[in-house]
Amino acid sequence: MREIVIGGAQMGPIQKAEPRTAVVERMLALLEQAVAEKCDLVVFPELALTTFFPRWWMEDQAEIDAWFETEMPNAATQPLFDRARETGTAITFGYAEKTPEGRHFNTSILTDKQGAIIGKYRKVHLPGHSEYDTERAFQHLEKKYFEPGDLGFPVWRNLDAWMGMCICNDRRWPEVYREMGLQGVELITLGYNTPSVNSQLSDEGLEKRLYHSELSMTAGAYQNACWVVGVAKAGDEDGHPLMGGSIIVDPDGFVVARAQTEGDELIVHACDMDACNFGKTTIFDFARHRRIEHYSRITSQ
Ligand code: CDT
Repeated sequence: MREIVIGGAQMGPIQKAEPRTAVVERMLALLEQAVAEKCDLVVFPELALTTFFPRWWMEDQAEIDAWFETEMPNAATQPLFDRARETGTAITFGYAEKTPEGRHFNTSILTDKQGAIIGKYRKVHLPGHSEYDTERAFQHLEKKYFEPGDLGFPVWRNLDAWMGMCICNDRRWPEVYREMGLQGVELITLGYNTPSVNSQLSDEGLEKRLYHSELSMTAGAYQNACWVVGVAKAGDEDGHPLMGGSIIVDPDGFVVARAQTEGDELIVHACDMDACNFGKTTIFDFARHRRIEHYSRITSQ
């Protein structure tokens, strides 16, 4: 048995005016809770350090860049890395990354139990639009503020398991799970900021949006015989509601832990990585059963 106790650290809303230092205090409180519950790994959401700023139209590059981190760890996040190292807890969280070359990505990092960053992922599927859209109830400008990730979908050996990451909208694409599944992934972690309402379909209810989120993650887990941990930033950010629905999904596709609120809330499950073995060696033994001669359209169009 290769057990990893995983904490899904859902975060409640972060207002536009809330400084990173205050957000990191909240993350530290969730980390302490996770340590008390003997977690080995704590998963925080996408863009965990700030409000979901892509909802705001900005033209001034300095104003845009203020939402981005130029190094990680940095002064604001160092206390989180320090406490994670002291407690021997691996962490993963998302942030807006500006590289030394001035490139902008929606990024997640993964640490080992010593607090060293051992993995970085840059979001590939950027939803929304790049121009101001007068038809929408609110903006979703990820295509304006970020470029698509350039690192693919790597997996890393951590805590004696194969781990991979994706971010928010990525969770809706089967290719994402399969790319990592083909590398033997046993645990996929992801964070999300998903508006509670559809900006282009006013009558789409929260129930349907939660269902589609869960459907994507449970299917990805089952079809690749891996654990999936999806963690929301939720609640009302300056009048803009984000949905909760953070879950831990086992390799059979069953939800084994689920957040009840739209606030800061830790969900915990002891995840046995060996539970992936059965699916990976039977129905989803890719080497034996896939028929790639029929899949060429997937990468050619
Ligand atoms: N952050 C993120 O990727 N959110 C999207 C919303 C899509 S609506 C433009 C999601 O798929 O949850």
